[in-house]
Amino acid sequence: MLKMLKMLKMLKNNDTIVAIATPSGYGAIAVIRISGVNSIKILKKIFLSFSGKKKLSEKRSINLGYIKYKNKIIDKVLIFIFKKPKSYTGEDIVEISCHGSIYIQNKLLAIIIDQGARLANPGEFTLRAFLNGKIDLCQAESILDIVNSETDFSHEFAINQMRGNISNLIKNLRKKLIYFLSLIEFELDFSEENYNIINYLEFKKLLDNIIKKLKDLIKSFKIGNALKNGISVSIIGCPNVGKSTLFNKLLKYERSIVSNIAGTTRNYIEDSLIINGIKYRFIDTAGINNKTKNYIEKLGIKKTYSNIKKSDIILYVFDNFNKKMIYNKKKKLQKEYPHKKIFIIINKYDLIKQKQIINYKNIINISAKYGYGINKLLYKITNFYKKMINLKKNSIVITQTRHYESFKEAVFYLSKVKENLEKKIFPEFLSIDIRTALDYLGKVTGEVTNEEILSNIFSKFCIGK
Ligand SMILES: Nc1nc2c(ncn2[C@@H]2O[C@H](COP(=O)(O)OP(=O)(O)O)[C@@H](O)[C@H]2O)c(=O)[nH]1
Ligand SMILES: [Mg+2]
Repeated sequence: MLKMLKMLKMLKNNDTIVAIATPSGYGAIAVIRISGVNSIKILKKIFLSFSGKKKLSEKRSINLGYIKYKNKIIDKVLIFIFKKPKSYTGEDIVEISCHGSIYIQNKLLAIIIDQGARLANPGEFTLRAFLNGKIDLCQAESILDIVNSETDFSHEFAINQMRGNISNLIKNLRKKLIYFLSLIEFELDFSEENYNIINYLEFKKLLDNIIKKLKDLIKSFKIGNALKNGISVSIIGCPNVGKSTLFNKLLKYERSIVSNIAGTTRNYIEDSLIINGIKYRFIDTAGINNKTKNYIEKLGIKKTYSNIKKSDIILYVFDNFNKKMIYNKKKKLQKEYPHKKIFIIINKYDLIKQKQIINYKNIINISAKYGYGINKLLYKITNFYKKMINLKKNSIVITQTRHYESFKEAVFYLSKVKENLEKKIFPEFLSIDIRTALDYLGKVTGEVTNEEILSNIFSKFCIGK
């Protein structure tokens, strides 16, 4: 937080920041970014045009030439100039495309710092874009998501957020609320004259509408979060039923140790797989054995339960065909975790004699060892999410916990306003709660913000972004 305060103060001092924007290490090309009032001035001091005569041309947005420092040519570079306010940060930006040697990158960085720039903090370019009104907070967060996106869906959500789908919705809702707030506060000023200018029915309708929209966004978080971070799938069951074998088969390599000794998997193991643009995080857990006296095994089982709690999907594996026992166990687990999707799987199908073949409802037969039924299982898992995603196709999906929490608070206060409106409570009280709800909505877009929020968001960025 202190760092952020310092950062904001420095911004007021108009300092110039620099960072290597490309990943660390060597490559064909690297990009060094400079932003701030002195960025062009600094470049002018160290740039030598191709012909060796001309200086950096501000009129041209791209210059080809050399970086020369203390009479030594450091590299042949391309310089991109973005003059304020038409730049990412809203300040003068210079980007240097140099050769991707680690030596050259570090040398250029040192030279530019020597000329008066300062090494940028994580996310500082984007922070400046926010502070200069180029993007709102919600869009700034989406940029981090775009950089981190691994799958079609996480990428799509991030792009939509960057293009302002959430921001526009929130700004619109806030505008309507502010209109009513101003009417209420206006009426408050004239209350003695019994000035009744608010259409309460219309206001109630607006509240209903806003609460519904926010509740939809809150609901979308479950899927948004799962798709962004990966859908977590826990494989659970008794020892030796073949959980680790199934885990390895799903991941297509020997990740987990398989043996016929019960209690082999002591700690859980996690690995991910992307199927049809969705990331799944499979978790192989310690077998549930309530009779064990082994301390380590007991700890492992405790972790199995905490994994069940955190997972979106449970694969409950059995290696027997006792229908009653299986259904009872599933019923018990479902009662404990009512919102989890539980798939029942009977493994070691290869061991069943033909005449015993069973076809229980909602049970997937597999042979993890020989690969039978694995595709069907994957189809069932992916299909489950496809249905949920299709529902969300045309609606806005939120992926940030910060937004989720703010929307929940906003709904709480708006519901209170609605209740009080119905009870015909004094407008003073309505006004306080509307203001609180507006604050929570404003925090999402950054219309209302504080250093703690900014520090939390931008510290997650890498340097150079
Ligand atoms: N016949 C047969 N054996 C299996 C199958 N899946 C697992 N096993 C065996 O069952 C034993 C326990 O497997 P493992 O994956 O370690 O079980 P876990 O304790 O549930 O993780 C090992 O000997 C596996 O080879 C299967 O589909 N068919
Ligand atoms: Mg195991």
